[in-house]
Amino acid sequence: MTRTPQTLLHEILRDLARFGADSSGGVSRLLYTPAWREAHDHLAGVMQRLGLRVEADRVGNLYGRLDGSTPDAPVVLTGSHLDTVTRGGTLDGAYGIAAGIEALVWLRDTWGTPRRPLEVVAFCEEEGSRFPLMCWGSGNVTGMNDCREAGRHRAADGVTLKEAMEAAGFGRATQRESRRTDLGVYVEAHIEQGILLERRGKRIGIVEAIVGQRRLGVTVGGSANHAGTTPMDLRRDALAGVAEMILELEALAVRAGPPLVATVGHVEMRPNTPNVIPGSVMFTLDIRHTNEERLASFCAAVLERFATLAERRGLTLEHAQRSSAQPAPMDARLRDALQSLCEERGLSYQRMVSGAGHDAQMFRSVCPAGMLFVPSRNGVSHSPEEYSSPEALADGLEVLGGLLHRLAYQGLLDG
Ligand code: HGY
Ligand code: MN
Ligand code: MN
Repeated sequence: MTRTPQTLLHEILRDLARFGADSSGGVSRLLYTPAWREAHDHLAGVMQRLGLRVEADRVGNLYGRLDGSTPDAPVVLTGSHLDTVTRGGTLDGAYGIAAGIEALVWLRDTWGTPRRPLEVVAFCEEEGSRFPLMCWGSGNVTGMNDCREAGRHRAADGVTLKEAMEAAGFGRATQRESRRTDLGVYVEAHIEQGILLERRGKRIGIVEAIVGQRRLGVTVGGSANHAGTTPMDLRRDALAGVAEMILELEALAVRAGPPLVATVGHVEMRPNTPNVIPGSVMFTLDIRHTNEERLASFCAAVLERFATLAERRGLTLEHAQRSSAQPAPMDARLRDALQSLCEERGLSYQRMVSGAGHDAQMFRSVCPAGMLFVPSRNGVSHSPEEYSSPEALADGLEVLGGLLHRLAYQGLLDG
């Protein structure tokens, strides 16, 4: 298979980077914000001009479609997410969308009409950066999330997901249902967001499995009081308690060993005033493991430990799980196909687990899913420093195009 020209890929990435570009040199394209909506509309125009059949669903997932000669055959779907983290990079999510669009155009122009319908999707949200849940887009497609629950989720600024969705022009009963039951396979190209491929000098990552995640909100209550007149032994300092909990979390995670990781990424304290003892602190927990049982038991052990620490300090403790994703093995036939595509092209590869969550894991109970990575420079991601070389991006596009060809034209996984 000859290399695709990759021009389209770089044009789409360059244009998408404009939407949400901020002074840090990074991109903040949070779900249903004006920057997100402009990117959505831009992509719809790009796909329309390229001759794909474009349609958005009720939550804002955007599809570009090539009809197949067997119209009711299960759809071959590729793509990734359009949203970013706050001050994120230009490739996380965007790469899978841009590579998917170029791959569909190249396949149509080279091989004509596919046997199976071929679609590329820009999922509206995966990160969970604005609202406390992840994979809102792919979760609505696979039934893991439900548009009708949007009123239950609230951003830090108090706006509900429902209000934001409707303000962005979505969430209407007249719009296409997000849930899909016509999908045959999902394949995602993504940057690795880690340093393994670069360290091992490999050009393609073949994802074996994606870690499971638990995301929780924890609130610790003490009593706000005067910083000058309250003796140390009479305080109920919520922040001092949380500081002890965070160090305890770190010690427990180090003791549990890889692949378990635990992170406190967001903290809010009240009244957040220099001369007042913190009365309450809310913080998030992001805990991940490839094994569902180990993940669940670690979360239980951490919350038990927090309760002991809170009691000792006379603090209150509340916690709620905000979202979770189970560990997801990728389909073995797709992993093997990715390997043979790499070998045919002389591309070095590494089979590996993904420590990052991805839309592909939402398909675990819907259809076979496969994922490939390209190296991230210095393993950096979720940062303006996020970068992968044009050669790396082209390698991933080449392999993605090859796999989609096998799936949509040659009947890999048929029957
Ligand atoms: O957090 C993650 O693993 C992904 O980048 N959303
Ligand atoms: Mn991503
Ligand atoms: Mn991400």
